Amino acid sequence: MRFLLFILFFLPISAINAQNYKLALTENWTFSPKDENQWLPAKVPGNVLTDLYENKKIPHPFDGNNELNLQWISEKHWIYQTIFNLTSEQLKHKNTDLVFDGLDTYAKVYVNNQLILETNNAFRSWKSDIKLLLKSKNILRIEFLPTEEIEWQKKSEIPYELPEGNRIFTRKAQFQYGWDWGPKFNVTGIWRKVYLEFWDSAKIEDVYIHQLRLTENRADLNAEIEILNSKKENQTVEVYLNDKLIINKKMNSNSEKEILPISIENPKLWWTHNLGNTFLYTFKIRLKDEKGIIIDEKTIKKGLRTIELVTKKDEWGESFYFKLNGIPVYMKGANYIPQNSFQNWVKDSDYEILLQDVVDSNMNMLRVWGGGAYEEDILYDLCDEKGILVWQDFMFACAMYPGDTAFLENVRQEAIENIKRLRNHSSIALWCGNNENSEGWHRWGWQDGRSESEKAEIWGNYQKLFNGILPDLVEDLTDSPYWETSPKFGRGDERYISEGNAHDWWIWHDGHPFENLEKNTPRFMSEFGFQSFPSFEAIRFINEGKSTSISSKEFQSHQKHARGFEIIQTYMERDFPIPSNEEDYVYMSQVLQAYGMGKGLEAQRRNKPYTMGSLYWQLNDCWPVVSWSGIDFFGNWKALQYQVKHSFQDVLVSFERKENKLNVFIVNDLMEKLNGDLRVEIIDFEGIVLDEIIQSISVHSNESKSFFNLDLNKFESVKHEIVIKATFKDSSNLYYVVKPKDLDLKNEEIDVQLEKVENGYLIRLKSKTLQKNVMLYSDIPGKFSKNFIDLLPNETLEIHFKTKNKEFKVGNLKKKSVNDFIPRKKV
Ligand code: BMA
Repeated sequence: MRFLLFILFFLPISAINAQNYKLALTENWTFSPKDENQWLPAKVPGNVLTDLYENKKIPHPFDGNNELNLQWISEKHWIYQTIFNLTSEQLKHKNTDLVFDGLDTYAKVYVNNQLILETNNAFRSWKSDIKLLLKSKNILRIEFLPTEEIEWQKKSEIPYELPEGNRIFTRKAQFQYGWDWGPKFNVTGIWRKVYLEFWDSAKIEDVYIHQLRLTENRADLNAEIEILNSKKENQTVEVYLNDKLIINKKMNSNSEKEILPISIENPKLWWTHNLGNTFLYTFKIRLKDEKGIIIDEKTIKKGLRTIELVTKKDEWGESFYFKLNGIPVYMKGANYIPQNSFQNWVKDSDYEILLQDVVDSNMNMLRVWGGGAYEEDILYDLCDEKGILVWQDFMFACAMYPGDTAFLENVRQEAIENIKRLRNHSSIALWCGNNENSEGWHRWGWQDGRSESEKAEIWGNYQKLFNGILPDLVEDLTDSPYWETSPKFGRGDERYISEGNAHDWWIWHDGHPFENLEKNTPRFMSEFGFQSFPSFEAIRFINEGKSTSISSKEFQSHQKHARGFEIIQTYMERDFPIPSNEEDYVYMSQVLQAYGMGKGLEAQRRNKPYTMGSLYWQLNDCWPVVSWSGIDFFGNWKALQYQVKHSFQDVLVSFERKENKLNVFIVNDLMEKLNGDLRVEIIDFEGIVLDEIIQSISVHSNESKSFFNLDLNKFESVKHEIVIKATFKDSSNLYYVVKPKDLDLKNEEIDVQLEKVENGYLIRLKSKTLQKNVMLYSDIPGKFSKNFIDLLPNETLEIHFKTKNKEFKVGNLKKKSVNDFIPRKKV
């Protein structure tokens, strides 16, 4: 015991902690409009609007139509200030950097009244060595300028107008200027961390675990380590692989970059969660001085995988698919937008919950869309851990951007920084230049009325950035592929269907019927979507807790698409009954969204390998709103999300209707061959089985094929009252011969039984007749394992309701089904 104490006591502290360290500057912040001396406490990271709200100076920005009355906030100059003290020990360090991980956007930074930084890009971090300015008591002051003033100035410097508005001049999240699913809250503030970094002799600036070659037997990697040296002396770099020391190398004094080769025998590969393990290797890089004292340390977790975007001419046109570890993988996923208009209101647990929802919905890819932000590290960490690939857009969306040298240089730095920050993540599958800029230029009338030279200049600037600067950087700095723009061709171009990736907005924006999704399956669908109303919880929130009315002025201001309500109504009339009650209408809008989107998702998957990806628009919301999302702002799954989970199963049974023939497909995304019985049953709404076919089949790995076809003519006389069920292995699917509004559904009770189980309740549902799209809901908070489900006659359906509530009763459970709205009389 004595001996142990002795060791602990004399163990040099630096053997545990590195010499270099960070001091977060999160305390004592106050803010005020410039020259108004109205100082209030502020939170950092944060922004002006949420600080005003938290000081009770403004109402909640998402309530009612408060958005309108809060626009003044962005028009003012704001000052943020803090006082921080340093110890004499801290003042002794040779270097002290002040680092901002993000300032939104135009800011002047003063330390002890000296201007040290002027910033102009929210996507960059900013650093300044302030050693010589520091005292024991220090004032850090930041002045934020309104973006508008600067944007007008920049606009006056070019002789023509660029689409779409002045946001293009400012490098900040573009959705903050308002989007067709988002409010306009163009906020300013210290939106990411701010800290001091103390260091003396040297500092690890960056570590890149560069994968050179990967085979089943061996991985060859380089640890590329950038080191800043302030003192020329002999130092050692150590590399640990999963806590085992594998490299110990004396550095050349003054060297700025060390490249250390690493090889791993029989490496464990990283896969998406649906195809294998998501194993991550831990690389720890340590820098030691000549006495063996640790100066600095960085840890990188990295999965070993190869990723390739295959764009090759083929018999149909040009392919667009991803190969993961040499295997073509169908990408199932969605477009991700920022989780909140105010990033500081997003908690780590929100990322955890949302990304678990992604896994639970059987998705293997997310597209971080270009109108938001290069996301926080935690998003990519979780994607690495959970086995989700990321399609990463650069932050440019739906516009043409300037091309002056200062702008391009600013963007170049932004790209370098973000690529370097994210390149160790195995989840990054693709860097994409922009969202719909090229499509807009070619199809949205942006060229109208411009002279040839103006057009050449604007398109030339586009080329410089998206076919010059960005691909060159991706090539130099990463091992991931680059793609210029999403979509490659707009829907007005005939190559839409045969080449590259596509966005299908014929559905929704152009009003085409959902069935067209079954005809237009492109090589890779990066966006398609349909709006629905959010949960009652979200609607009540918008109406300030008062009601679930969707006709209130407040609620209507949370629909940002000019024709949104009208489009929902038009599509609903085509396929579903129209409820007169507002809550019922909300329900039906979600059923409608799931119905249409399900058609698209499944048609695309059936069409594999021609089509190799389905990313729907959009996964989530940034505030409570009527939108295309599958998961609303409060995390509630809409009917769409349950549909997605179903349509994205690795083994999917799916129906294709060709005239009066029904083909039954099996889509197998797994890497193994499957043998089993395909069972097809034709059942009427009272549960009588009119016909049953069982066929033994064998499905190859990674294939989609029709294994059976059914002549629907045989069922012509009963087509309003039958459902066709096909089952293979654990997967089954249902097909209705006519549209939902033409079904002969009956009004019958649904019997409900409750059983208390771990984490909540088991709900058993049963009915004498087929019940279409049964939605369960409750005022008691909780989550249903399944919802919006078709309940087959006389079958018991079990649903788990996860809740902390211990008093849950049958009376707390509410339900709706399509049956409530169409008691059709038989003719
Ligand atoms: C896509 C997106 C967004 C938009 C959505 C719905 O084109 O890229 O710009 O919100 O359509 O209109």
